[in-house]
Amino acid sequence: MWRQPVGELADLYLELDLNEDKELSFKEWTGMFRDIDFKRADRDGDGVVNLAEWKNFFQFIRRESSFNILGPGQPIPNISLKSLQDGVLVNLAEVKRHTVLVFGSYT
Ligand SMILES: [Ca+2]
Ligand SMILES: [Ca+2]
Repeated sequence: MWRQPVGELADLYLELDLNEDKELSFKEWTGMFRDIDFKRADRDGDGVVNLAEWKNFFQFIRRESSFNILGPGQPIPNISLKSLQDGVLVNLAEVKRHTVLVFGSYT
């Protein structure tokens, strides 16, 4: 039974669900996430990630991730983000100057 999801994580799920079948296929998943994580997220191995698996995956990530304990002055994880200004991919681990990251959505 599909219940109306709440929260931004659920919004992202709906955005990634391109064919709106309430499941994320491998192709939909890899539009934003790594293919190796798809296998971790697809707990029952049926080849799609449903909303329950999606939530489980992010709970797991929160528990395991070092993102939670990041604070000022600590080394940043090895991730790259695309600059909104010029589209250039910036590896955060290689940024040497003090940097403030602002997360949000835009249209
Ligand atoms: Ca889908
Ligand atoms: Ca599944």
